[in-house]
Amino acid sequence: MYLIKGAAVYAPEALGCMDVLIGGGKILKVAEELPAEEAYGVSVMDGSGMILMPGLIDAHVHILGGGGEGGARTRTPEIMLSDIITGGVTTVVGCLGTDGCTRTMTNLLAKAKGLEEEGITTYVYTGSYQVPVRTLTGSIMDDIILLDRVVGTGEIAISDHRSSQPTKEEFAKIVADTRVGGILSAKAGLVNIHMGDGKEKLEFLRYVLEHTQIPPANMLPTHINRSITLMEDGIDYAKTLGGYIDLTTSSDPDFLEPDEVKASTGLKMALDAGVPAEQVTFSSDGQGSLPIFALDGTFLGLGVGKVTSLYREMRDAVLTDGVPLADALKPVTSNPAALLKLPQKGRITENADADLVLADEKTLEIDTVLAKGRLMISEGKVLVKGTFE
Ligand code: FWO
Ligand code: ZN
Repeated sequence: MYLIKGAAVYAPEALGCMDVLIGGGKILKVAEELPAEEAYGVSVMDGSGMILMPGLIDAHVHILGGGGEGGARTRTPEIMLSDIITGGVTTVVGCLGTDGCTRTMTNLLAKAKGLEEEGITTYVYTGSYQVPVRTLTGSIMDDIILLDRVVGTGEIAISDHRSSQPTKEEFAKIVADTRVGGILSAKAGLVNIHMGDGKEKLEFLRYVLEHTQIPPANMLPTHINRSITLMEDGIDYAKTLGGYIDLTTSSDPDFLEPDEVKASTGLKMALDAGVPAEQVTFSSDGQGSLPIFALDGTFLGLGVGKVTSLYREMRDAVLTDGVPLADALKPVTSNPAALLKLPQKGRITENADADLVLADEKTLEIDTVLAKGRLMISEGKVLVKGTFE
């Protein structure tokens, strides 16, 4: 049991200075004042001068590693536990990307299980870039209904030279099967959609919303900030059709591609354009490759995404772009939790999982991370490492 006293609590809404009692992996009580002496066997943490926020949710992580677009030597490294928790992330959704051949669903499920055993909460999407979707059971619906950790499908590539060039009808069927799989298993049924640099942009998603009864919450287009034109299309899609947009945080702020939009800047742009804060999410593309191709498609080189960029972009949105903390937290806490239909995640409220981050209220430097009530990082030091760390 831990009693965190006197932190400024962002649930993510600002609750003010509160005491938070956790035990058994759950948030037990949130109140103005909780006397420590009455709570048996509790460890008291001094939260004064700190901000307490929900553990971050990263809904797009290549936990196996991804890449390979420059040949086998460019297959990126598998993730380790501390790559995740040092960024205040306590829940991840694992995915496959370009390479759905040497990266498999069996491997993805095993890695997700491993990370869960090491202390965080994990889910996965079935499939990879490719269409037809390479599932475990042979069917999207069966994968979602029968495999507990499978919450949707992705990352399905469209408008990209590396996609399978699916038709909009094929795309609509993938969303339909994913939605029904989610309905029949009380799960999100979310399609994580990889947006490339193609000129079609969000055309396929508009097609689904205009020609079927499928609602926007079953589709999450990511990499929306990869170009200013796609960013603008995403803002229009969110404002006119109530769609959700996901901004990728992994990029080197010093080496942004010519028309790439930094995620923190993209959030500010969206909010200033009138997109409701609830419709924007961030994800890191951690351990995914960040390949650069010439206009003629020649591979030029690649970097590797980092889960820690998720926290960095939230922090930059506050400290650099002037976004209020509660609005900068939504894209990495309550918004992904809502889209992923994880009511026990992404909020500081009674009965929620005790996934919590304490950070310095001025610098937003992470001090403490708790995952399912377990102390993972304290005073900036990693206490719980991955098996092979
Ligand atoms: C993005 C994952 C991309 C992998 O377009 O989609 O390649 O399979 O590991 N990464 N292909 C990166 C941009 C958004 C910068 C992926 C990658
Ligand atoms: Zn992608």
